[in-house]
Amino acid sequence: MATKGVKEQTLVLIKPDAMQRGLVGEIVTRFEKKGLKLVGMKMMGLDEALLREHYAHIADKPFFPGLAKFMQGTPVIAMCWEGLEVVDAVRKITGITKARQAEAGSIRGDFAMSVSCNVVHASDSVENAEKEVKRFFKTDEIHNYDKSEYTHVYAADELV
Ligand code: 3AN
Repeated sequence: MATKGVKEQTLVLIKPDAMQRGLVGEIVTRFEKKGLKLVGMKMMGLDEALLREHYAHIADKPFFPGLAKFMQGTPVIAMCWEGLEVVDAVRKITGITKARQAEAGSIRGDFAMSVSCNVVHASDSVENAEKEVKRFFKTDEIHNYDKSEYTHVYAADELV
């Protein structure tokens, strides 16, 4: 899977609190308006095994069982977004983990107050993004198409 230049990819999950609060459209719109390209999207339930793998870095924390229960409260929406340095751009749009301190203008800054109910997940590095996209999407669920607005989103020398 190509992950360089404008083909860099990242994983975003719309979490159960956002599903319950009717924030799906708002969240998708923010990434669309930024000029990012949506190349994968599906609704799915998260089983224990997937959650343990996805949250391996915090699986031994005391809050993990509560987090797992929360993440299984509704199906989530998994999205793969593509663009130049998209992992970094999406983390900035997402805001920091502790949502009540997240910068105004970010998704967490504008829509959340909690550490665990923080509306979205976004990959935190290019290396993790590559693993996470593969974890949540089969190869044929990631789509390749031309986005006509790219000639207005990027300068010619960035479109490589
Ligand atoms: P991020 O999602 O911002 O990358 P991580 O990877 O440190 O943050 O944590 C993964 C998820 O675990 C967070 N999004 C949040 O839902 C939950 N989490 C992290 N720290 C805590 C905590 N201290 N208490 C409760 N939940 C937490």
